Parts: sequence; C-alpha cells; structure tokens
Amino acid sequence: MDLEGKTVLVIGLGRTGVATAGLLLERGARVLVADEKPACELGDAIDALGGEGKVEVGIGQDEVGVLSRTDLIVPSPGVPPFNPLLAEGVRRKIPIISELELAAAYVKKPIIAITGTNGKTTTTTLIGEILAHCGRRVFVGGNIGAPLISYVRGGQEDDYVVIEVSSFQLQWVRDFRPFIAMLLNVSCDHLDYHGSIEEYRSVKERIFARQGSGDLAILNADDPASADFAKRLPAEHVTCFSSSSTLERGIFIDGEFLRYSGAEIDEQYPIGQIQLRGVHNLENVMAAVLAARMCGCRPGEIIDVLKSFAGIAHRIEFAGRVDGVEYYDDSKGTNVDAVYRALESFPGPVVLLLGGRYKGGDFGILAKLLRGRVRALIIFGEAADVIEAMIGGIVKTEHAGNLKEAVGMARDNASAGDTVLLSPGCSSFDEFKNYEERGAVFKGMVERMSHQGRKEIWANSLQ
Ligand code: UMA
Repeated sequence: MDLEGKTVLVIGLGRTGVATAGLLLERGARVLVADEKPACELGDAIDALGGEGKVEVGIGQDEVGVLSRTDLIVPSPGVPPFNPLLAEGVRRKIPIISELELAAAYVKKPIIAITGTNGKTTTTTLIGEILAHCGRRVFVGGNIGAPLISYVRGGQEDDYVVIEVSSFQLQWVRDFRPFIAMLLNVSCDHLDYHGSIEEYRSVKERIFARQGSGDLAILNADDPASADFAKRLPAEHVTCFSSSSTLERGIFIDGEFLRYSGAEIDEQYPIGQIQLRGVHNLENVMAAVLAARMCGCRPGEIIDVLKSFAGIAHRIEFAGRVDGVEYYDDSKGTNVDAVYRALESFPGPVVLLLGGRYKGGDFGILAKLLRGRVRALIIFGEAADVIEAMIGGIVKTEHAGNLKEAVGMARDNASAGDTVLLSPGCSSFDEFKNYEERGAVFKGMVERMSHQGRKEIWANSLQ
C-alpha cells in the first residue's frame, strides 16, 4: 500500500491509534489525529509519536471540514460507525480502512485469526502456547493486547502471527485474508455499537470472506447459522467442532475424549488431561487443536500443553478461598452468554455477582440456571435496575452500589462449599478503566479477606 504523501486521518489515539500513526509516519504519510479527548490529555500518546510537530492534533469528533483534505481514514476499533467523522467520511466516499487490514497488508507471515463472542482470548493464548511448545516462533496479539500494526513495525521474525480479532476490528476490513480463520460462537454483544445481532454476525463473518486456496476456516457446528454458512465459504479447507454432536469430519466430544476424525484422520485427546474447565472451554480447545494440527503440531505435543494450560486471567480464574467458599474472577465475562457459560461450569450453589454498564442482551436466558444453581444474586453498578427488571427475584436478589459492596454482600450470603462468581455480564466502564482493573480489584478483595481470615484463626488459636 503506497502511503507516501497521503494525508491520513487517524480517529482515536489509544493503543491502536498510536501504533497506526507511527506506521503511517514511517511510510511517509501526513497524519491528522482526531480524538474526543482534548489534546492536553493526549500528551503521552503525542510524545510517543515524536511530539506535536509530527502529527496534527486537536481535531474534534464533528469537525468534518478536515475531510476535505483527507485521503484515507483509519478509525481505532473503539470508534463506532456512527461517529460523526466516520459517518461523514462514508457519505463522502473517502476510503476507510481498519488498523487490522492496514497492518495485514504488511504482514509477511501466515496469520491465524480468532474471533467469536466468547472464548477468543483463551483460544488465541492456547494456540500461541501450543505453537511455541512445538518450536514455532509466534507473535500473539490483536484485541488481546498489542495491536497487529505494532507487529508490522518490528522485525517480523516469527513463523506465525496469532491474533484475537474483535468485531470492532473487522468492521472496516475488505481484503483481510488469514491463513486460518475461526469463528467460535456468536451471541448478543456490542449491540450498542453494531445496532443489531444480524449486523454483528455479518461483521464477524468477514473474517472468512477473502480466504482461498490453502486456507482453513474453522466453525462451530452447534451454531445453526454457522453450520449453514460453512457450505458457502471460499476457504479450501473448512472444518467444524462440536460439543453436542458427532461429526464425520471435524472434532467433537466422544465420551472421555475429544475425537478428531476425517478422511485419513482418527485422533483422540483425553478430556481428563485437559486442565481448563467447562464445556465452553472444550470448544476452545477443539478449535485450537484444529489450528495446531493445520500448522503441523503433533497430537502428543498438543496434549502436553493441554495438561498444563490453566487458562487466562479474569476468565473463570480461581481467585482464592475464604471460610470454605471459593471465589472466581470472570471479570472478562462482559456479555450474557459469557455469564451463561461461566454458570454452567459450576454445579452450585453459587452466589453470582452481576452488574456494571449494560451493553444489551437478555439476562432472562439465565433464569433456568439461576433456579438450579444460584443461592443468591448480587446486582451492582449502573445496570442494576435493568438486570433487576429482567431477572430480579427469581432467586434471592440484593442490590449493591458498587463492586466492593457487592463482594461484601456475597460473603454474607455464601456458606462453606459455595462458589462466589463475579461474572458481570456487563462492561466495567461505569466504575473501572477496563475489565482487568475490575478483576484486579475483585481479586485484591478476596486476597485481603483470606489474609484477614488467616489472622483471625491465628489470633483465636492463641487465646
Ligand atoms: N475515541 C474517540 N472517539 C470515539 C471513541 C474513542 O476519539 O468515538 C478515542 C478515545 O478517547 C481514546 C481512543 O479512541 O483516546 C481509544 O481507542 P480504542 O477504544 O479503539 O482503544 P485502543 O486503546 O486502541 O484499544 C483497542 C481495543 N479497544 C477496543 O476495542 C474498545 C482493545 O481491546 C485492544 O486490546 C487494543 O485496541 C489493541 O488491539 C479492548 C476491548 O475492550 C480490550 N475490546 C473489546 C472486547 O474485547 O470486547 C472489543
């Protein structure tokens, strides 16, 4: 892509915007930056780019006049399509390209791209671990942390590029062509950004659109829409995984094993040796196995990693034990489907913490699981009233103003043998910078409670 002398408008100067602007400058483009924050709050980002002289900053979100001198727009993932600059850019037919697509145009190594509403981070991390264990050099990034464009600016010394891809990053792609692409699942999420589940799904499906000869597409056979869609994909190889049915070609749960079967394939992966818990995680594992086998990893090598891979932070992560109650941090569970999957992993009794900023979705789908496994529901934050209206009272329900209060109430409601599960089903932005901060606060509280508990036991033993 020839960027020399082009005037490019970067919208949003967060992690993606800074890396994007850096690449554009390196390639000889003139860079304009629009961010909803005032320029004085963007000091670090501007410094990272070499100071104010390097890029033009201070452009407001509705200063559409700037578009008359813009050749290309690169929006950051978090900038929604209805952002005034973007919407006007579309109307004026100015080319718009996502950071993902811009970066991929320069990536020389095979890309493995993972999308889906839930399980992306676990699957991406697991694939990275398996490939590394098999002696491959691997970059792991995308929505998970370092944007792909930051990889382009490095030496590109790896054998594979494994990236978690969000629907936001797929919003403006046209030519993005991963060697392996996978769609793990689709359920209601980010409706405040995409408008409808249909639009959200169609954006996610763009991950497969440009695949072709030699490429592999991986889909979830249990998702009726994906099963049908699989027949129309351009990739040379299309494979599915299923946790509920037997597949002639693909990978599925067969008693105590994950069984991968195909024309000349019949492999088994013992479920008992997999550290990750929950059916949803078996789905993630199956998708990862398919990708790893495509990259030439051997079953024995894959099993080695499955035996030790315990998951990622804030995703049904064990946070500690206090008074015989186990606490789990699922702060990354920011949509209703994620809560459903987390709850399914615990037979009960569970004290469930739900809340934060509502992003859409029907909490009513949790009703049956609530009745079967949940002792008490603690709802907190901005979304408390919305959640109360959908599922309040199905089981004992209490309101808390914030997460800290909610944890205190959970402790009061739980008995030895119970699980306290923070799986909020909402974003964290009403109270925290991101889900990581929310999870860290939760884990910090559990840690303090358990210290306190130990001190009390110690003090009592001295009396
Ligand atoms: N901004 C605007 N106008 C807007 C919106 C934002 O100017 O309308 C500005 C903000 O003031 C800020 C900047 O844009 O200065 C932030 O850009 P961004 O929200 O795109 O955030 P980045 O720091 O670039 O991080 C993004 C992803 N963020 C989002 O998708 C919201 C990160 O995913 C990702 O790790 C990072 O790129 C690197 O690839 C986070 C996320 O929450 C973890 N992702 C969502 C999710 O997982 O559910 C999709």
